[in-house]
Amino acid sequence: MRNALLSAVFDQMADIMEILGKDRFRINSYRKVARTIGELPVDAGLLLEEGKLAELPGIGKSSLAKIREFLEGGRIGAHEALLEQIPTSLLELLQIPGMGPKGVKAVYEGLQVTSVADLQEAVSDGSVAGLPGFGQKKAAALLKGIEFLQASTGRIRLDQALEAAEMVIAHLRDRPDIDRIEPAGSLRRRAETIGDVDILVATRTEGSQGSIVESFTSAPFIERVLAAGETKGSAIIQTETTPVQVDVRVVETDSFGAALQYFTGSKQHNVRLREIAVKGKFKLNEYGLFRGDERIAGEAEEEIYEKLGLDFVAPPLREDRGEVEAARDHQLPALVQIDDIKGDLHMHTFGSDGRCDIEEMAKAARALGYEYICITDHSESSIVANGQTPKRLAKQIKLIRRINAKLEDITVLAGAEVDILADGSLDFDDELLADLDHVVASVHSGLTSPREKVTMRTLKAMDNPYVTCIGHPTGRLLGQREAMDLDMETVIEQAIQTQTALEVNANPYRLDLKDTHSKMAIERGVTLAIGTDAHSAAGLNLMPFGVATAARGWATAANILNARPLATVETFLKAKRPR
Ligand code: DGT
Ligand code: CA
Ligand code: CA
Ligand code: ZN
Repeated sequence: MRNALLSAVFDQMADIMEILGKDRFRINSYRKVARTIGELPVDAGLLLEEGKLAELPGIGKSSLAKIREFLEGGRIGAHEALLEQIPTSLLELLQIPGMGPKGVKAVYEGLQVTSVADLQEAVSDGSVAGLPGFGQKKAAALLKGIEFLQASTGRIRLDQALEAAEMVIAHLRDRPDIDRIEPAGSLRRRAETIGDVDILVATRTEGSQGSIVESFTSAPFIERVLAAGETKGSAIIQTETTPVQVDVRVVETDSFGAALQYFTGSKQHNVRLREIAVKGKFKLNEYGLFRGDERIAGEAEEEIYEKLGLDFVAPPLREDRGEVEAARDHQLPALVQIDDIKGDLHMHTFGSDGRCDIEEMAKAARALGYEYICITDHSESSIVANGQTPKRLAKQIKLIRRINAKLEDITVLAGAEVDILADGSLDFDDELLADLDHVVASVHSGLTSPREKVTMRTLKAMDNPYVTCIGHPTGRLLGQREAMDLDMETVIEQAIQTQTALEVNANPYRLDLKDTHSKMAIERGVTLAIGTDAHSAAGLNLMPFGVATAARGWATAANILNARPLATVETFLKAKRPR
């Protein structure tokens, strides 16, 4: 099923001829072929063999010859000749929303624009607006389109990647010829940002690989097909929030494990594995682990590791950060899992900028099977977040105690997310903090201050005997805001000295502490608290992102405060207090 690719080639020939100002009649006939092929329910190659291709609308003698050329040799000479007549970068302009071949022709001929960067410049200096048929409004729209295109080629957040993967998997799952379907690549490793989403499909059914690729590339959510072949399809899909590139690869079930291992990466981890294979006189590739010509592992990923003499390495660890040595020495950590989590210690309600009340949060947490939660609304200085005055917090504490007495099967602790002020002091005084069970102290302003200043503020907050956790320690927002320039070594040292937990904020914009900082903290013995920072009941569902980030930092359940039962948590929370 090479229909999508073949159709794209005819469309591209039409595009180039239109840019070059060629004969309208031939342009239209190529477009027609592209549409006819694109809409075929069966493989064009099959119809060609049966001699039925020529009966289709718009397929004349010369088109038929080109189709045959493509199906037999994977290329069309006329297409390649056309490509030579324009700069390749010119075709990228067609990907800008609102830019068709006519527009490309105009900026190419009128302004010698040959790339997206050129066009951006020509819009900015006003020359595009001056072209016939353009004007201010169209130029402004083009700039927006360029920004969209650039945003769409950047890295995306984990939640966006997961949404895209789920769309594709849900679309393909019901095909009876699919044995297994799993995300691979950085998404499976739960990296903090994702370049593109890789999905691996296994089939045993002879000849169905291409048709699986085609079901993907013809799915309703596809924006644009980048490539479609016999075993791999690549396309941009539109999710709720962003376009996402998804690569779908179809392999035989016999080699699924090897392919999953290969395409999960990371590249560095795979390089290490290949070295071990070579030393042991094996050959390792995406089809399997071989000794001579014999495949000794392939269908199960676990087998690859086992036959290489390694313990199974969970995907979040596959970054070549010591996991290969640990797997060889049977020293891998038993990673924290979502089922280990017994509560959530960071969330907001109507008390500040949340969108649910305390009971709604408690009931949602109970439905997740939690033993306890802590309400941590903002403090007074966080004006935009509707932070609570001391008076409001005092009232809220009473309310929490009342609700807690009424609720069964879950304990609601009283807490606050208190601002760390510019001088490192806290937004509430100790007397009020003493009435709380748990105090998350966070920096929300002055994040761009120099290293000494932001570090000093954080260290000083930990000196307070009521501060039990530092919230989102670096303050970063992925894709939006840089992390503070914290001296992480010193912050970790202080966390141990003062028995303060550090948060792994589970919000996919934050993931803060990040994986490598979590690993540093765990190695020194810091207790981490994974908090969702939920602003609604649904926000509690972000916990798995935090768990994955902690796992990428080699966390076991023992390292995580909220993986402990309530009594043990309460002991930790009281440990700093004056007796
Ligand atoms: P991304 O997409 O930038 O977030 O990161 P990945 O890790 O998903 O990378 P991607 O999509 O380029 O490739 C998926 C996996 O395929 C990668 O993690 C390892 C494997 N892979 C791709 N290219 C190579 C290669 O040249 N050598 C090796 N050893 N593995 C590769
Ligand atoms: Ca990828
Ligand atoms: Ca990829
Ligand atoms: Zn916060």
